[in-house]
Amino acid sequence: MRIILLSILLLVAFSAFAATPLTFEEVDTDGDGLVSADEAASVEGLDFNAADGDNDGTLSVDEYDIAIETLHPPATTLPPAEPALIIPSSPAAPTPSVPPTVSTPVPSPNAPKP
Ligand SMILES: [Ca+2]
Ligand SMILES: [Ca+2]
Repeated sequence: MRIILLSILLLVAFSAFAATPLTFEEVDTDGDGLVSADEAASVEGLDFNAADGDNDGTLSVDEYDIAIETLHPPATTLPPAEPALIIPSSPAAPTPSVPPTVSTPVPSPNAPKP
């Protein structure tokens, strides 16, 4: 049973290694609900002392989540969508709001100038 659990943990940890940061459960290897300095050492780039906000020598779920968010800002994987939406369409494209049959009064070139 323990071996199966370990294999699953390893598999999850391995597949998650490339793209996403380790979850609290993955780092808390002894399952005591806290991440010790030793457990935190498995998280690349994690500054344990900076993450341990209340200086009790362990990381709570909240402290861990804050530290991971600092390490891996959630927006980095998504490309910004806004700029693509405000790119103006080409001037030659017809505007759907204006029907093509509308005749706007155009001043005749022969009209007398003031
Ligand atoms: Ca632990
Ligand atoms: Ca703490």
